[in-house]
Amino acid sequence: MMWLVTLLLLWAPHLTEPLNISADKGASSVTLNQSQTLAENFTSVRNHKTLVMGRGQEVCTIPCDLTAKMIRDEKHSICGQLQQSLSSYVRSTSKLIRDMMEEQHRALEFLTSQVTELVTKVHTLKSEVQQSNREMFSIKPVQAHGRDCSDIKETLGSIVPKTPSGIYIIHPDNTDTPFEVFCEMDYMGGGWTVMQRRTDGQIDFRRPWTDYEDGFGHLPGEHWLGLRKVFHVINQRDARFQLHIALVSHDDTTAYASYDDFRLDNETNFYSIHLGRYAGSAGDAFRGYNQEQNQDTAPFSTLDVDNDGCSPFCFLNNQTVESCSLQNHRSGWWFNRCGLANLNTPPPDLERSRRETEGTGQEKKRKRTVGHTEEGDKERSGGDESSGGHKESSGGDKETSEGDKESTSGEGEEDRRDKGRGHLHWDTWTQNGVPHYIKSVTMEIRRIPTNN
Ligand SMILES: [Ca+2]
Repeated sequence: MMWLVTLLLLWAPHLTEPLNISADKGASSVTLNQSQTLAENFTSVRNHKTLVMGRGQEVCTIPCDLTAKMIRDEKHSICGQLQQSLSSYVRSTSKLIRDMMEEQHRALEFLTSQVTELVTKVHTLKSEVQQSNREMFSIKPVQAHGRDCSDIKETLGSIVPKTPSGIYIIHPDNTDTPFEVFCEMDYMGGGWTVMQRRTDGQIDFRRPWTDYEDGFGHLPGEHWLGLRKVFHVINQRDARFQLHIALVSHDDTTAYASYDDFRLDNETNFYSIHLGRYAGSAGDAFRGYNQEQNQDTAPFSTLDVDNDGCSPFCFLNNQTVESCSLQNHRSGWWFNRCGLANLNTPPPDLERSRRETEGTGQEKKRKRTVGHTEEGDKERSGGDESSGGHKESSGGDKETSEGDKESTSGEGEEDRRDKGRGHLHWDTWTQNGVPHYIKSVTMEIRRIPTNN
C-alpha cells in the first residue's frame, strides 16, 4: 500500500492535500468523510490523466486497469476498517447498555431492600401500637356497654376471639347511670366483675360508711367497687350471681372460697349478705364454726354505722367488744359477733399474725388444716347438698381432709370445732398444717346461667 500512495503523490502532488490518507497502515479508523473525499479524488485523478494524455506530454503513464485495482483495493480496505469500527461501536454500545442495565438492576435491588426494610418497620410499629392499645385497655375504660362483665364477655365473645381484661363501662338493669368496673376476662373462664381487690396495701380500707357504699380505690389496682354498685349488678332481672374469693399467700400458695349464690339486700337493710353453697380450699370463714360466727345474712357495718351482732356488746377472747369495725382496725364488713371472715382489714402484720396463731403452747395444739374446717362445715350444715359442688371444686384438698380425719379420730365434733377456731380467719388459712398468710385477695362475681 505504501508504494501505491507514494506513486500517486509523485504523479499528482496536488492530490496530497485533499486525499489526506494516513500513511500509517495500522491506523485504526477512517471516517466516512475521508471515504467520500477519496472517491472524489479518484475521479479527479482519472480526469487529470486523460487531460495529460491528451496533450501528449506524458513522460510516464499508469495503466487504467492498474489504477482501478489500486482504487478498489483502497476501497476494500476502507470498507473493512468501517466494518471493524462499526462492530467495535456495536460492541461498546452493547456493553454500555449492559452496564446501564446492571446498574439499574442494582439500584432496583437497593430500592427493593429499602422498601422491605420500611415495610418491616411499619409492621413493627403496628405491633407496638397494638401492644400499646392492649396495655391501654387495662387503664382506660372500654366503650363496650353491657349489663355486667358476664354480659360483656358473652356479647364480645361472639365477635372477637379473645376479650381482654380491663375496665369496662357497664349499665345494669334498673339503673339510670352506667359506671365503670374492672372485668376479669381470663380467670376461670372470665366474665367476672371485680367487687374488691387488694394486692399491695396502697389503698386504706379504714373508711366510713359512705366510702364503702360508693366505692373507693383504683379499678386497675386495689379497690372496693361499692355496695350500691354491687347491689345494682346482682339485682338484675332474671339474673343470679356467684361469689368467688381468690386468696394468695406470701409464699404464693393459692386458695379460694366460692358461693354458688350471692345476693345483697337494699340500702334500707344495710346491704345484708346472703350466701349460697360453699365450695373451695380456704374454708367457709363466712359461716365460721357456730351461729355466733355466722356472717351469712349479716348487714354491713362500718365504724360510723354499727349494724354488727355485738349490740350493745359481746365478749370475745375475754374482751368486751362493742364495735366489730373498731375491733377490726376500723374496716367495713358484714360483721356478726364479729365472725371469722374479714378481707378488708389492713394488711396483716406477719409476726403479729404468727403470734396470734401460734402464740401459746395450747394454741399450737389447736392448729388444724382448712380441710378439717371444711369437714366441720359439712357436719354443721347437716348433710348440706353443697357437698356435691364442694367435692367437685375442691378435689385438690381431698388429701388434706383425709389427713385431718386421721389426726382427729376419736375427737368429738365440739372438740374439733374448738381446736379449729382461730385458724379459719381470712387473714390466714391453714393447709396441711401450715398457716398461709394472705398477701392478696380478689372478690369477684359472675352470672350463673339460668333457664329464664
Ligand atoms: Ca355493735
